[in-house]
Amino acid sequence: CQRLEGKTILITGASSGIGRATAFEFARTCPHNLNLVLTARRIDSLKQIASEINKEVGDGVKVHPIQLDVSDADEVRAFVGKLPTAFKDVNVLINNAGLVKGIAKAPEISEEDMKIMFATNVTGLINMTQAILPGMLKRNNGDGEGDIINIGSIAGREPYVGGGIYCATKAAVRSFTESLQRELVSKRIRVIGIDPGQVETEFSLVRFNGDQGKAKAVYAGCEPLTPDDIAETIVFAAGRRENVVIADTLIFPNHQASATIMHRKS
Ligand code: NDP
Ligand code: 8X3
Repeated sequence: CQRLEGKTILITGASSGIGRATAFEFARTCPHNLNLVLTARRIDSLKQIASEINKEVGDGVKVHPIQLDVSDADEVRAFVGKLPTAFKDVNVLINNAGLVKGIAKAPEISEEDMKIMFATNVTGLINMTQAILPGMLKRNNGDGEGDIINIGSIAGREPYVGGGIYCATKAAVRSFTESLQRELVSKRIRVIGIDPGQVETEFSLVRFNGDQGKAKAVYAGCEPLTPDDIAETIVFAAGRRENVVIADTLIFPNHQASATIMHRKS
């Protein structure tokens, strides 16, 4: 916890899945002195998570929930200026918000699905980086001021049938992450890319528009990762000493060897 003590951590997409688990993992790891800014569109869920965190670890962790749509550039620009003093110097930005819509092949992909995936996964992540990075650079005195942790996916490394847009968005995240690493190398700002494989969250439910049966079928015969598995890796990366950059990580459950190679128990 020593290296995280007193830091302000901002998590996008903190209302469920990996983002929610990451908020708890930071709070449990550093319960005495930490600030968490939790953002997503579902503010009620964020408030509930904030109160659960304080109930579990006490008030050494200060939690500030904010309703924020990362795809809305104006909203993103405006919220930074409105952060309360205690939360405004963000030390660790976790660009986690993201989604997938459908499994359509190229000719059938709807314009709306295409727009929402790019606007959230790519433009949203860039909006957040542009909002938070200038503050990190301003405070930077060469001894390591900030971490930017981008959640990509195996889908960004290996495109698959029916994932044309989602895979393209995650390939864009990977490329943007690598550009940032090169741009910021002289600043000692750590840019960390984490690419999960199969994790059971609301991800598949969102993909299939709330169809529980279709979402469950994705994990049939498999033992997917839990959001906590990814959260532990995120907190581990953020907690290394400043000279250590976990630059690029791919995390699979034991039955998975690629985006499409799964060993399923029959
Ligand atoms: P969840 O659906 O459980 O969580 C997604 C989060 O993103 C929610 O908190 C949601 O909150 C938020 N979100 C979606 N759109 C927006 C938006 N426009 N603005 C702000 N927040 C938004 O899925 P996961 O936890 O699995 O997903 C987290 C990340 O992990 C995503 O980037 C995903 O692509 C990636 N990933 C997931 C994998 C998996 O198998 N689950 C594997 C590899 C990567 P709200 O709806 O309240 O806005
Ligand atoms: C989520 C992993 O393979 O379902 O990013 O697209 S996959």
